[in-house]
Amino acid sequence: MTTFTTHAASIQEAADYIRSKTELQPEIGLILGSGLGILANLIENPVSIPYEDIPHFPVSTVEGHEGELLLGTIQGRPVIMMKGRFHMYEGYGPEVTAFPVRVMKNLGVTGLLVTNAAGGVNTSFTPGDLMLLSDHLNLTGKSPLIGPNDSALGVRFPDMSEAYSRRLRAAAHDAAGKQGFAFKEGVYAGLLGPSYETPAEIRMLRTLGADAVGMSTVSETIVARHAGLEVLGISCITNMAAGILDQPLSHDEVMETADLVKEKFLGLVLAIIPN
Ligand code: 6GU
Repeated sequence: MTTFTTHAASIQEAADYIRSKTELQPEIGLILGSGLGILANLIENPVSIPYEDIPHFPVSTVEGHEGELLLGTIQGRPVIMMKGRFHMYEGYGPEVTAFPVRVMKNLGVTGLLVTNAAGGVNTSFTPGDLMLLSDHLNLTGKSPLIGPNDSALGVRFPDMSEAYSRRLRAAAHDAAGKQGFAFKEGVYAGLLGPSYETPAEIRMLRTLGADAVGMSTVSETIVARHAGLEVLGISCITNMAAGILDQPLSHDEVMETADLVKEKFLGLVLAIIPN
C-alpha cells in the first residue's frame, strides 16, 4: 500500500499545483458521492485536473467514482469540486481521505458541501429521499486528526457541536421549499465498509440514533471543522439499509437510485450555492 504524506508542505504543494492550472480562487468546495457526478455538469467553464497529476493526491479506485478536480463557477460563485472521493475501505487512512479538504482550505474555500449515497436506517425514509445531515456518528474507529496537531491547520481539540452548519441547513430547507420540495434531516452514521451492514448492525445503528448509514463523509467533515470551514451535508438515500426490506443490497441499486434523483439534486444544489 502506498503511503501518503498529508502534512503542511504536502498540502501547500498540492494547492500550488492547482493554482498553476487556474487563476480561479474557489470559495465553495463540493465533494460528490457515488452516482452524483452529474453535479459536475453544473460548473461553467470548468478546468479539470486529474487526481493523478496533483502532488500527494491519492487516486480513487472504485467503479462509479471518478478521479478529477474541477474548478469553475456555479451561479457566478467560484467552486472547486471533487468528482470522486477517497474512502477508508480503499485502504487509505482517514487523514488521506480528508487531505483534499485541507487543500481546498489552502486555496481559500470557506464552505464545503459534502454529498454521499447512503442507506436509509430510519424506516420512514424512502429510496430517492434527500437528507440534510443534522449531525453524524463517526463509527470508523478513527480520526483524521490523530497525531501531532499542526496549529496552523486548526486547534488540537476542535468543537464538533455544530458539525453541519445550522445556517446552511436553514438556507437549504428554504431553497427546497421554494422548489416545492422538502429535505429530510437526520443523523448520518459513517462506517468503514466495504461490506454493507448486517440487519443486526442496522438495528444497533437505529438504537444509536442513526437515520442513514454510509462509508464516507465523517473524516472530511472532521477535517473541515478543524480547518474552520462551514459544512453542509446531503445524503441521497439510495436504498433502505439491510433487514428493512426483504431484499439484498447492491451497488447497482445505489447507482440506479442516485441516477433517478439527479435532476432534483441538481436543482437544489443550484439553489443552495448562492447562499
Ligand atoms: Cl445500506 N450501508 C452503507 N454502509 N453504505 C451505503 C448503504 C448502506 N447504501 C448506500 N451506501
